[in-house]
Amino acid sequence: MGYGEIIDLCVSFIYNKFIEEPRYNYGGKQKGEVMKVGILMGSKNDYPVVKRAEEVLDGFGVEYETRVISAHRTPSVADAFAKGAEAAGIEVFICAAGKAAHLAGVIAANTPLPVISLPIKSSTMDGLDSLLSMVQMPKGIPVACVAIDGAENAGLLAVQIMSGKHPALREAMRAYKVKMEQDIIAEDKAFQIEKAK
Ligand code: C2R
Repeated sequence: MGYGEIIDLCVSFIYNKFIEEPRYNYGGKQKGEVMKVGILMGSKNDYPVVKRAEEVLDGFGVEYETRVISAHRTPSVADAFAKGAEAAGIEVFICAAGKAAHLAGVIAANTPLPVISLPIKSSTMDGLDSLLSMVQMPKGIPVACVAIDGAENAGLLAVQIMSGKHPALREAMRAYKVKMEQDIIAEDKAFQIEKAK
């Protein structure tokens, strides 16, 4: 390893260790552009996980409206929210729920917009119950599904879906992927040095 690479590694180590960097900051929003995700969660208790999807959207300059709405407990609100989503400027839904998670399916049944489901680990079954109830949708009503508690991927997938319409968002996603690759390469270099000690 050359002198230059060692300096690079030291700089990136100091930067990552001592300078607070937002986890995501990729821009993506053009002036005056409205890009909005509807985030629904079956219970406020799901929020610690859901918040991580919000952080991703913040990093891409995407707006969101986060609501506690349940297909089980507030069925008429869920129905009205899904039906009014297009008029409210929502382009994609993220629906988070634990246990027997019907929220995403019910929202998808009531809107032509794409729905991403986010299974939450909130039961004695470790989220497997929610995962299966989201993934095993009957034909005709698809919902995309990320991993159990995979909130970051729910946010990223929402950005990717919206990037079909917003070219600036597509470029921001490209920048995100380049940065991720660079970060892992730097991590590997640091790991190799550590291991060689
Ligand atoms: P509480 O903690 O409020 O009792 O909720 C929620 O998402 C939560 O993870 C327990 C779990 O029930 C879930 N829930 C659903 C739905 N509504 C609430 N799965 C739904 O409509 O699918």
